[in-house]
Amino acid sequence: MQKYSIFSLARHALTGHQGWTEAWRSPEPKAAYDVVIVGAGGHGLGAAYYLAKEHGITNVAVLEKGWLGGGNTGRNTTIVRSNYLWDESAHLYEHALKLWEGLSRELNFNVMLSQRGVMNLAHNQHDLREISRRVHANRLNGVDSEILNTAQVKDFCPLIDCSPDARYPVLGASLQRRGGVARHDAIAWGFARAADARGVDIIENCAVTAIRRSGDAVEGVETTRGFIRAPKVALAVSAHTSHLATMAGLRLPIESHPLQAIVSEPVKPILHTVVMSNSVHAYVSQSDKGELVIGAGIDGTVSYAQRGAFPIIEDILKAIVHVFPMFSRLRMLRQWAGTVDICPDASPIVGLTPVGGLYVNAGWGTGGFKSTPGSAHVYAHTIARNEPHALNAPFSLERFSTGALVDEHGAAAVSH
Ligand code: FAD
Ligand code: PYC
Repeated sequence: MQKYSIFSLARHALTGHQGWTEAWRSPEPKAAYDVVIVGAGGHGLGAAYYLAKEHGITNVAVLEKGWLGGGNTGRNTTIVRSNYLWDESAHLYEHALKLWEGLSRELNFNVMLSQRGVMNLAHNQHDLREISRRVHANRLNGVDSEILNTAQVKDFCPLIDCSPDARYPVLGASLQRRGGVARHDAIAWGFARAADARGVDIIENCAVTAIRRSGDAVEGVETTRGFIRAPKVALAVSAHTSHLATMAGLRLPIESHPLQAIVSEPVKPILHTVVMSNSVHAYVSQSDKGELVIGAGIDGTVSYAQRGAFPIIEDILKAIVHVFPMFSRLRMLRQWAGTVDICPDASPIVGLTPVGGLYVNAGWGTGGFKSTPGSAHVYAHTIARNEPHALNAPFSLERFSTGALVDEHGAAAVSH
């Protein structure tokens, strides 16, 4: 793996950026692999990395219909936290957060994790009770979490309108100090480079068009670059999962919706934490470039289009100005959307399927960036051993028939 010193960076700058080595290869697909992973977002690339590193399985291809990291991994607002309500989720997201904390070193790639805190505001008695319940549940699970009163909120984030006559008065907040943001592209690039270095083939511009079955088991995938045989096919295609699963004859309880985000013109550093409000329904952080990164809930329509409706943008901006009146003077620079995959209980599905050798990792909805390393880690375990890791066992497909749902609508922070 190539390392760059300050001197080599200066040499490249002075010689017109000639001769950079590629961070990963662009191999031709082989006729067969031990494992084919569909989708080169963070979850798919991470699973390939952990398969190679922790399970010694390196004859792996990651197939991507577009470019690596061009799905939701490259479209999200980068919030990382583990303050989920139920034990099952808290354990999984905390596993992910712990991996995040060592990831730059693990991958020798700066994922720019910035643990600047994630604050969830309370605007009424119901919010306060919810926050109190969540903070105590988090602490029982060893997840750092605390309650702030109005004065402490103002102290921690002076820009918030905490006046008693505000349209949505701030009565308090929860704060997870280990939460924060990370660089979205970096996790895809870091996992890609590290997986490639261990022999994984990452094949871009290669869409899976069909999943071939022999009886109850998968045989491989038809792609735009020919048939690829594999006894194990692992889906990591976020909002396209229902579509891909249908190719194998499976119907999944997932809906795909647009989720939008907006950034403002860049300004000097003014917001050093992440602020979310479920009641007012908006969230914001400031990027390293100075832009305010703003979002809210999904568009209600089911759609694969990576764009959202204008009225939602208006709602998001109205909401954010309630909490930060001074933002009304900022111009918005751009807007975009991704398509998110939502299960009825707002929790993911990670596990085996009734089709032998077919695995699914999906349903992360509006919140799967934060889980990327944890999800990839347990998914690799599931694929390698053909059985779930203890942390993803509760997130099986069977829960929709047993009724053991993990209802995390409240923890999703942006409503579904
Ligand atoms: P993706 O990154 O979407 O990767 C899936 C890949 O599969 C894509 O590259 C796609 O091209 C590929 N693919 C699809 N079909 C095929 C096919 N037939 N053949 C081959 N390849 C295929 N989460 C958080 O935790 N915090 C946040 O702050 C946050 N904010 C968000 C804001 C927005 C606007 C959006 C849209 C999402 C947000 N999320 C957030 C959710 C998060 O982005 C996703 O849950 C996560 O990135 C999903 O990663 P992934 O690797 O599973 O999927
Ligand atoms: O899961 O924290 C989250 C989140 C924030 C914005 C979108 N998802």
